[in-house]
Amino acid sequence: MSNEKVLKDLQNAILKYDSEAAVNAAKAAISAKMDPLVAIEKGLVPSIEQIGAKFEKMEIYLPELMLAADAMKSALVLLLPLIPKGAKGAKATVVIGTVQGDVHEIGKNIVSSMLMANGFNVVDLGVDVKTINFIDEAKKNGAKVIGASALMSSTIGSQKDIVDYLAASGDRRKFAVLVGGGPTTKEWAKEIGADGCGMDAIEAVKLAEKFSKGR
Ligand code: B12
Repeated sequence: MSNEKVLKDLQNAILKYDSEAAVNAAKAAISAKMDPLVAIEKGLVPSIEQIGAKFEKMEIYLPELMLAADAMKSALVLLLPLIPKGAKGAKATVVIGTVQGDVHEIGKNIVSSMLMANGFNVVDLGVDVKTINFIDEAKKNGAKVIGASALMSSTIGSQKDIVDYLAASGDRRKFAVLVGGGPTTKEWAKEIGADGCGMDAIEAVKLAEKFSKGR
């Protein structure tokens, strides 16, 4: 099967909320030896973004949003583990999570996998992570970088809380804070005093590399 057809099948599976088709398309991508990141970023991501836009315009509702997310996750379960793990001798430890009140994890999981693939030791705290937990876990694990994902305008404020908390406790210089997720921008990162904003997993890795020896 051609790569174009595989990508089209991945895209359509999400748009049709079809988990079975998503699994089949992911298997086809694997058989075709497609780079798993290409399958994810060019196949799955554009469709879930289209779904988000339809949801915003109220052309679809929460049940459809959830079905599309399920289809996406079914394909990711197969594709994410195929992103090769980095060589031993991790570059640095990154503590990552989705901020408090936010359960969106798809982008954060892609970033985690890509960081691991690039030799980072990743401590993934999951979703709905309290500000203090990012900081406690970063200290406990000797991390140089804290990554905070937020997908909603109501939750990006928690990214600022992380920076402010570190500053108030005198620990700001110890950790680079990277932010990402749908509504975050470079301007936002600058405004809150974060060290960078990654628009995708490749940029997330570049930023983590930049700060892997500290700020
Ligand atoms: C899938 C989805 C869901 C799924 C999530 C499933 C899951 N397990 O993750 C479900 C159905 C559960 C869901 C629920 C809700 N959702 Co929703 N959801 C989406 C959707 C369609 C896609 C998100 C996604 O996965 N994108 C794909 C990934 C790959 O992109 P990404 O997350 O941006 O990540 C990339 C980059 O940003 C970056 N990155 C991400 N994190 C990080 C971190 C760091 C450190 C770095 C450097 C980089 C980085 O790299 C990633 C890889 O390329 C978006 C629409 C959109 N366009 O974002 C709405 C969206 C985020 N949801 C929205 C809403 C409103 C909700 C609900 C409140 C709906 C409701 N009424 O209940 C709930 C919220 C629940 C909660 N408390 O969190 C709104 C938010 C609006 C806003 N601006 O505030 C959006 C924007 C839809 C819309 N247009 O209205 N949602």
